[in-house]
Amino acid sequence: MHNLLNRVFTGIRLNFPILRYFTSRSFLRYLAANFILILLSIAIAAQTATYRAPLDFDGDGKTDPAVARIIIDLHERQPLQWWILGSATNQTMPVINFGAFRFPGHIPIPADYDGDGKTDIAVFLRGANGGGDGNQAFFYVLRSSDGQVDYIAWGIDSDDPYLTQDFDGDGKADPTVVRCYIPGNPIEVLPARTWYILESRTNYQTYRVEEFGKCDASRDRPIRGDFDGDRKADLALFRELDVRENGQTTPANRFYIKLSSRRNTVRAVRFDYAQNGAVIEGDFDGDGKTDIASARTEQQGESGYRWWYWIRSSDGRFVAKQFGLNHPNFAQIDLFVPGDYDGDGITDTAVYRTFDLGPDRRAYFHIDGSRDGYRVVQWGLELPDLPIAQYLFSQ
Ligand SMILES: [Ca+2]
Ligand SMILES: [Ca+2]
Ligand SMILES: [Ca+2]
Ligand SMILES: [Ca+2]
Repeated sequence: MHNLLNRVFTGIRLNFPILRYFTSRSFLRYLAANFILILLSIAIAAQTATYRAPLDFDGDGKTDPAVARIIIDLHERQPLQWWILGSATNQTMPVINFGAFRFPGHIPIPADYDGDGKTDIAVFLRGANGGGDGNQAFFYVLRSSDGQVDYIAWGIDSDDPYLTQDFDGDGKADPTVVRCYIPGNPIEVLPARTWYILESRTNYQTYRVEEFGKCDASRDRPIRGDFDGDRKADLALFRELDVRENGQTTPANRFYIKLSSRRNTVRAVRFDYAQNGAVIEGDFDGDGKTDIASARTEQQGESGYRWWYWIRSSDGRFVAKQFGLNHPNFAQIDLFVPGDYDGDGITDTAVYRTFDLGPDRRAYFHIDGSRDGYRVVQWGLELPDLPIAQYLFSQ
């Protein structure tokens, strides 16, 4: 809950200027409550394995600009609308209501669960039994292959569902939760982060349990990716503080990756650039292996710029790139929405701009395609839309 609250409060601070557009106190309170859920959605798990474009709803091999729109309605379920710009036709795909933002709400966890090459719209449902930690949670998946909905009971309300990826390598996402709280006791943290992976290769008849990472204030941030390129997701985290354990200290500012191709090997890679930043999932050199990567704001005089950093897995080269801005008065920032928008197998730097939008409040994807170059795509509205491609860790 500690990290969760951090996320929530970070997001409230970042988004607070938006609230100026509304005047009623009750509406502010209402909106603030919803921002908790909005921030949960920042942690949207956007993708399965990195060898395919994430958020590819139409299956053409390119990431599609996509936003989730909250239908503000004080008395109804506040449905979550999925607005997707299909890259294959450059047309709006059918707008689908799937999930709801009403507390405790649904968290978007899109991935390719049925393995047909198209990302499936999906949510993680907390509070099915009226809320409260310790309750059974569910993955609801709208299968792209046949339009049917799967209801998969997995995890509990206080679990973190964002690590859902294809761990067993069958091409289908495996519902995954990472647990730090004892069921029914949302105060006391477990000593280790415990990963519960429900395996699709056995049609969800088997699961894998692994302890990896700490739950306390070590600032271990679990991350997604296939770092060894064997098409199976690896257990991975970024550690921001030193951790003393079993008489040994594991130092901070390192990625720790348990490589699936070498089951007992944990690789540690120092990377200071993820400190106070977002950990980014991407394959920036296109070799099929996730690269160590992060992004954050750097001050340059009066201005703030969004910078991206990564280590190319192919040759170990370090790359730093400026792409994205802060609002001049720091009220808002570009959100990181990396993906493979041009479909060349190389992650493109991209941001979702939520400021200086003009009177119609339309939002824009700014994409620097590794093949197609820079382009701007209008998609979404400033509020209450959120880009689906936002990544797990604090932006
Ligand atoms: Ca699918
Ligand atoms: Ca799988
Ligand atoms: Ca790579
Ligand atoms: Ca690309």
